[in-house]
Amino acid sequence: DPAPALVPQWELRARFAVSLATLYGREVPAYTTLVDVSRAVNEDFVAEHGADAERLGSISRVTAERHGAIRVGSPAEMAQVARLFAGFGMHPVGFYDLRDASASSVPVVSTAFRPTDVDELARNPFRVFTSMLVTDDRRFFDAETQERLESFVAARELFAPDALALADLAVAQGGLAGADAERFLELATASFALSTEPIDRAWYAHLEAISAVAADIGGVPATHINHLTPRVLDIDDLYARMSALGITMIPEIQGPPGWEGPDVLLRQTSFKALAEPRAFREADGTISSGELRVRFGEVEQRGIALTTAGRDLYDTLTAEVDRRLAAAPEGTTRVEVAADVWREHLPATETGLALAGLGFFRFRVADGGARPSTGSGSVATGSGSAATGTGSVALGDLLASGALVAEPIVYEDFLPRSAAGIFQSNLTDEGSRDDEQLGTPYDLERLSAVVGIPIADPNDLYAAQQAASLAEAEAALGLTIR
Ligand code: OOG
Ligand code: NI
Repeated sequence: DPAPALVPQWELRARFAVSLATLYGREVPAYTTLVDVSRAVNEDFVAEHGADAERLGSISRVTAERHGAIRVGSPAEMAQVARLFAGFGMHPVGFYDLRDASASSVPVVSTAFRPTDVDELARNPFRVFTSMLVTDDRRFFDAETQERLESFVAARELFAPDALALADLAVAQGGLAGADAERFLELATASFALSTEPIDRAWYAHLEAISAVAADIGGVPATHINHLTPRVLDIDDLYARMSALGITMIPEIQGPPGWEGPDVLLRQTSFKALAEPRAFREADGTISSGELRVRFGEVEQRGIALTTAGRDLYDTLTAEVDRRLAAAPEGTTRVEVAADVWREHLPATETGLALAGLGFFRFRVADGGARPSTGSGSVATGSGSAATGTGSVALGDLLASGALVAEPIVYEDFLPRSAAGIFQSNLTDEGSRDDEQLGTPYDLERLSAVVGIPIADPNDLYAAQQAASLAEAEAALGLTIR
């Protein structure tokens, strides 16, 4: 008998995203409003801009696209998350240190689990920003709190052993048979539901005084989705529509400003965390009901991935915006200042970004494109479309003549400053931090050791895509592109 057909990992991932969205929509009804408004924004954008609207992602991908955020309490839990998400074809990419990126107390380091393959991203790009509490960071936790935190976290079980075993099986087989797939999805989704188990009031309050994020992680018996984020093609429009519905958004859109030039990296905004009923265990052992505000709604618009040079420029411009904003007259917004700075320093077109080496692009030989002429000598004219030429041609000439077409590579990752801004804007209390103490050092390598597999550097992934497209174009044209 033939083996039963397996549900491939990409389909598990797509179904996981839908299943989490259903759960979260039930738990946080405002999320459903956000998704509805996002869909309307995207439909109107496509109606207005035609084919151009889908330059940074097909409407079907963008409509289905989500990222989630979760928070865990220890290296052991982080390693389990990695195992679980591997089952869905989601791998760790990028290192983010939120401890220094925020003025408030956010004692976590993070990575994002996502598909890394171009085809896998196209099938379903679901990603989860995952933060780990750094319990031994003395700037936040004294020895006693650290010890109590670590034993509290060690005593809980976030993921059913069966969920982890099924994840391993999905990796080994490249998918799961029908019944296994159902069970895997059910268990994995349930891991991220808001727990109804009572929260120890005094312990939660102790942590909350240090950091609301620490309390949300180490003060409760389970993990949960912190937010799920739909993607829109026009975040300014989304912001205006949500505000018109009376939903209070955070004061600004994080990341690059909206302007007439190419969209780069990532723009994000959110609505404030909403009060949710939770059960508490009081000091005398009685159970009371209370509420917590930790879960919120976020939305994002994705732009072109920047090269290292582009990213350095972005950081310089961001600092320049800060400087000018500090000196600007009262009432000037960050976005206004940023748009000016952008116009002064960033190329106004995609081709400009590509030629300046600031953005990542996939280069494709134009369909039926004209044979290019080389700057150095002549192109040997062979027969047929696979004609082999000699010499080298400048990328700019190939783009100008239309022989090559540049397609933007979309930024699939996150921005530490925006992430810190999102964390921070949803904290009601600054928390406390003792900067006289030494922090625990963390970087991509050290977090990789925790996760148990190497965390990919996002830049390497984009650079490899661009390089592969150039190599393919060179082979097709029989030229060296310089
Ligand atoms: C994660 C915040 C970061 C983003 O989109 O930048 C994030 C969190 O609040 O747990 O999700
Ligand atoms: Ni987020």
